[in-house]
Amino acid sequence: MSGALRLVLGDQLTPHLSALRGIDPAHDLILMAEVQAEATYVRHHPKKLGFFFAAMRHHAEALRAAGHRVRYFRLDDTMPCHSLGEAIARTLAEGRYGRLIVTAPGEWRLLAEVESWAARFGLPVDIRPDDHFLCTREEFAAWANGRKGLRMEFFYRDMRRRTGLLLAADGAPEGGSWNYDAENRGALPEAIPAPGLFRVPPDDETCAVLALVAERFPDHFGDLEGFDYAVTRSNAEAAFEHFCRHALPQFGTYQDAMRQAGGAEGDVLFHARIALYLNVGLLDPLQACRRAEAEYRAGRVPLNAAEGFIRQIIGWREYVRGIYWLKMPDYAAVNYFEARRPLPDFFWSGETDLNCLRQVIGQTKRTAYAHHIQRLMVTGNFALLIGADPAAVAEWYLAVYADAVEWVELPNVVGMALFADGGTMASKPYAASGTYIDKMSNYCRRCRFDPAKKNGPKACPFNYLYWDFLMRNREKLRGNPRLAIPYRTLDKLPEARQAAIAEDTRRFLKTLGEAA
Ligand code: DLZ
Ligand code: SF4
Repeated sequence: MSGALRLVLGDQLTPHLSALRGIDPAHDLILMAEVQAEATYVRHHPKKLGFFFAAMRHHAEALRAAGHRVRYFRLDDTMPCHSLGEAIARTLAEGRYGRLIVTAPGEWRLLAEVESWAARFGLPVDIRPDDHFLCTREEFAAWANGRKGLRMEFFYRDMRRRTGLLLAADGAPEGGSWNYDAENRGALPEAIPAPGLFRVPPDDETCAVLALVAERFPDHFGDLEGFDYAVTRSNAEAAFEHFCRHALPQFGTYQDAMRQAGGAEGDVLFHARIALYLNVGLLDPLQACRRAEAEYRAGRVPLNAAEGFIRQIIGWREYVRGIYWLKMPDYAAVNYFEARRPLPDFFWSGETDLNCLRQVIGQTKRTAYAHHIQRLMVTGNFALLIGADPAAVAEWYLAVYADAVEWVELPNVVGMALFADGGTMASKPYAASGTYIDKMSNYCRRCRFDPAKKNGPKACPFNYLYWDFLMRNREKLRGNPRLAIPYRTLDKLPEARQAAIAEDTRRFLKTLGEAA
């Protein structure tokens, strides 16, 4: 009897993967492959590459230790594979298999390729659902069907009911409210100590991967030094445990705060930095939520922290994935504002006088990580205000963050940060002036611009860019009820002030290397 060939992709590193269900260890073969095509279709950050390959190698070892046969192609083999298709073709040439079993990939591009394999390889391909999400594609589509507008909040309430997370005995939300978002926006007291990250020094296999990445991908944006990510399930669990014990109690209150600090990693404050572990399968989302809930029930963390954490995972994370599959492939090309500006060069160098951007891009370059408000309200907000091309911005985010897989990155960038879908994801653009950044961070205190100045060479560019964005897109945004107040303010601005805003914007955009 010929066995089955079972493919495990780089972000499918969980023993309970649907592709492995019913496996016959005596006859079936698991295939994993480090391939050039996946490493370069965007120029991933070297730390991201190091993380994926090291986690893949450790997972292959764990599968072997559990008694499975694994064919593993490495990029430093004498004959490495260029693509996943080539890895399958070569494995099929090495032995006979009756069928290929795959868990549906998280990216549309790759799913389309997998769907072509039955014809290409002349054998049945069993594409199984990715059940490491709590809401299936079909369930999300059914939820979305017939709704006038999709809003995360209503989806999230359904997910709370479905999972039973943070529900009181009568089925009402714990504490009386579904959402404690208003208690997630605390401004940070200057001297409050943060617990620091859980660091894992690279073991021998990881060091070998890092040397390979340094040699093969020397021109990708980002530093390899200081690699401290977990690459095994047990270390990812230890990192999460560290977060639960030391950071979760304050996570709720200071979730949106940002702080400039001396260390190479910037200051991650009370964030977990676990998205990369969740997204490749080293941590289980529901288990993580249950753990956060248990901390609340034990009286060790406040409700706004447990709820804020759980909302990110069963709310936002599942919601963006639902939107991705609902809207692809068209979603990759949306451009509501017809924004065409190339991404400024400093997104790749970090060399800019705008201190908030310098800090966030610099931290991203060093660590392949920034937290949600750094991504949304600093780099994302800036890209929105200058009218940067959504596809270029999306490519940047996909390349530079270790946790970025397209299903999560694309809706967050084009839908949430850039409003390029015209309002499918968010009810209004997350545009903000320097006042917001000044309130939520200490970046402005070390900036050559002044967040209190509205116009002129010393003024914070976010200030005039914000108003110019509203003026430029008046036709598309004027009718949005959530923008009624800023438009009323804008209408009252004297003409001379409006002209100064337009002039400052024109002058600033010229410094980005493009005509305004
Ligand atoms: C992101 C990534 C990278 C860098 N390398 C590989 C690889 O060599 N082999 C592999 O199987 N997967 C890799 N991945 C993940 C895929 O590109 C892709 O993002 C996900 O499988 C989509 O769900
Ligand atoms: Fe950023 Fe403006 Fe603050 Fe400078 S003043 S850090 S540019 S928000």
